[in-house]
Amino acid sequence: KEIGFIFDLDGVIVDTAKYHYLAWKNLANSLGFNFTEKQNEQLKGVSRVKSLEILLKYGNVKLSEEKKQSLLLEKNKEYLEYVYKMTPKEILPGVNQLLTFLETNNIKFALGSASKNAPLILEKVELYKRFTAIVDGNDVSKAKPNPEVFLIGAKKLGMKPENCIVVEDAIAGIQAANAAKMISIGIGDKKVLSEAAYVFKDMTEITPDFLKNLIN
Ligand code: B16
Ligand code: MG
Repeated sequence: KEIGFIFDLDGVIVDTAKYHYLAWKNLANSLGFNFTEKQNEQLKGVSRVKSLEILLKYGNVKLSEEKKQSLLLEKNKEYLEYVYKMTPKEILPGVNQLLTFLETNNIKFALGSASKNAPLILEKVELYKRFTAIVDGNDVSKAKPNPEVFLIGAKKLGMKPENCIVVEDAIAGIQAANAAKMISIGIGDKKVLSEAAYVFKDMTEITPDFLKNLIN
């Protein structure tokens, strides 16, 4: 049967979470409170606007809509400074091997990311052209765990949702994949991603044998 893959970006293809964290932390500090790496876990896979809401709750800070908009711009400006410096060296281990396997076997793949910066990041790490379709934060109105981002991805690949395999590092992303009736592969901690159909510590653990079983 014909199948397609849909990849999340941050935490699966590259580790941009560390740059998001630096930018959010600076923002929190400028507002007079601290923001820990543990708290940052709650922002993974979450949209930019929602991330700010969560952050402000941690700091017990209430701001006007106008101020929030300017903080979002400021945060993204700092984040982009890190993104502009990215190179293909930042592609996570196992990613290139997996993409090459899919290409060799004529299996199409798309990106399904919450990030509005996803196309730029893929360009910076020189992966943009390898994706058949890209769905990012600019294309969706409902954030993960809503399945919208992955359903658009399936459509762009010309695949039925049940023939799509999603690779995700965030709980909300796994829930979105399951809600779309796709096969979910979690990258990270088995206990955290317990809702996923399969979980691997990192992308290097996804073997050709596993893939062959999955696609046949
Ligand atoms: P941006 P993903 C997500 O990417 C990140 O995990 C999340 O931390 C971030 O807030 C979100 O993108 C929006 O990113 O500010 O660049 O639009 O994991 O869905 O690839
Ligand atoms: Mg992610």
